[in-house]
Amino acid sequence: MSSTYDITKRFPQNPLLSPKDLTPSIAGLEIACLLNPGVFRFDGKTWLIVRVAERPKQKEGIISFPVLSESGEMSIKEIPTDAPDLDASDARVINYQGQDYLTTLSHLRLLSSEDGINFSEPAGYPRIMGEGRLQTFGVEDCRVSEIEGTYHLTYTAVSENGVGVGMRTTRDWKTFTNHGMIIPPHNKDCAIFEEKINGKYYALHRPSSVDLGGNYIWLASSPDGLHWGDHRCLVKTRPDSWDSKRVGAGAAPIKTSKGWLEIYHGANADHQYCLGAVLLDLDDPSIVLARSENPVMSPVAEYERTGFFGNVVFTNGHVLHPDGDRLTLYYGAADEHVCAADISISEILSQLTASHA
Ligand code: MAN
Repeated sequence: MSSTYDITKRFPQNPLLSPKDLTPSIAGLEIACLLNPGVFRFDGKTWLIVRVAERPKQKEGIISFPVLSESGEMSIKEIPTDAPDLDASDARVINYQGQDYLTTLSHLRLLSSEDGINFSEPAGYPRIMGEGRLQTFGVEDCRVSEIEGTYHLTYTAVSENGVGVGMRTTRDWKTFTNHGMIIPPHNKDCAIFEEKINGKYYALHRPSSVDLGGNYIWLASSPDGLHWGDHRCLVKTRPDSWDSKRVGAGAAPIKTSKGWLEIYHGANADHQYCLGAVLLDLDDPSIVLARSENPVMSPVAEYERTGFFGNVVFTNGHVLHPDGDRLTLYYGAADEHVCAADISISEILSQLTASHA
């Protein structure tokens, strides 16, 4: 059963960015998907740190994709589509001879805009590529949290060793400190709160378990933003719901008078990805106060229903406007384009139902 619940106002300019709008990182590759941007304000502008997913132009009968070596050299892996030990039923990930590979290699790229609609790549800012043996299949879906002038980039770090959370920090977007992997596999969707609570850093994250447990949103705290502990399981999937199979945090939670408001993604068994909301206690974010019964956004527009991986809206970045109510969500549509939509914080809050947990 697919959801059509939606209280957003999509930008008429959508999609704001498509693969054709940027140039590939090297000759011989093409951009297959431009998606899931982290969002931040810097230098008076709105910035996206967008996931650029690349692969060679596909030839008949062969699946080909780039991988990095530990020292950062790229090579192309080619697998015949009729190989007996190949499972290519998912456009995003394949299994070949018992090993998982991604069909694209992602890096992160910076784009800026004066109006939040027209984005372009400014000169002089680096691209963030996978580095080292834990990022040989790339870096993805970056959240940006600004804490006391330092931007914390938390992103998915992928390699044959698994999917974990990598972090780099910067103050100027030109020089970065690489903190390596801060949460080990299998984990992704990590968003750090933008202020400390009672002297501690807090983060949402999403471990996955194949057997016991599931794809649930967890909370962790840290004395320094690097070392995470006191893990709590916070938001679970709900049977027979739009978020029955997986849930994961979006960007850093928004501080409201009612609590920390988190926009999260949920997927059902048919891989339809919608957005919902959850409200956490201001003083103790391990307390879930309320949650949306229905999605606040569903993939209903044509550019969300069809594409590289259809029926997906996925957000990991937003801008809160000065009125404190209008929130512009930047989001990946069908894993292929970057789009934007406005949503009202008070309207979201009015749709939440109190938690009985
Ligand atoms: C899932 C999807 C892909 C992503 C991999 C690794 O399969 O979200 O888009 O590349 O996980 O993170």
